[in-house]
Amino acid sequence: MAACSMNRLVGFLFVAISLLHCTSAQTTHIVGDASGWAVPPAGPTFYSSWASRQTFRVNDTLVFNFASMMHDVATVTRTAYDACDASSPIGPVPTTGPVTVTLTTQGLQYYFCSVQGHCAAGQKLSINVVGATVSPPTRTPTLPPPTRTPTLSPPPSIAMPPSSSATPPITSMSPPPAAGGPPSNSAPGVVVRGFSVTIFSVALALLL
Ligand SMILES: *[C@@H]1O[C@H](CO)[C@@H](O)[C@H](O)[C@H]1NC(C)=O
Ligand SMILES: [Cu+2]
Repeated sequence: MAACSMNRLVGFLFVAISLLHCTSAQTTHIVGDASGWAVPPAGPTFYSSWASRQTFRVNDTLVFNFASMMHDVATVTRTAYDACDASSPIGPVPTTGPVTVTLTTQGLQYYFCSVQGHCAAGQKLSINVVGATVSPPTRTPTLPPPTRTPTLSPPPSIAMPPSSSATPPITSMSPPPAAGGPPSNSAPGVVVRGFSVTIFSVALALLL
């Protein structure tokens, strides 16, 4: 009995963790990729070209990489964006890079650098934020169109991350075999992973 409960618990955890993993599929968009946030040497179409290769979804984040005080990130209206008018930004204009912006609402969003001349030289970004990640297609043939509220959405919140936000990903690597010794043909990571999968499979099988 106790063992059965334990297996059910493990199975439940497995399913729960899977669901958790699926719902946390936000994307981090590094604005301008390696070029970062700057007056684009490639010309004024650089950021629109970059944006056209991305899909921005609600809860995704933008990361503007720039040297502090050299640039800033102003969130602006369409009108201000078109005119590079920095007189009335929406919300704060952070000047300490990197700046992380969480996309909280759907629709068009406009940003530029308010340092004199930078927007006019192309340091401006407009994006279209679409809904959350679409779940796998369901087989129901008649789905009603999604209802949308036509209200004006508030600007996205701007969060300044701590300076230690750029921690490198932890990579698991097995150490190389000792020099001169026989090559080891055991891969601990693979073995452990296979073992875990087996455990989960057994747990699932017992659960179902
Ligand atoms: C965005 O994240 C918030 C908080 O985690 C969550 O409540 C909301 O459902 C998410 N929205 C979408 C569209 O994923
Ligand atoms: Cu600038």
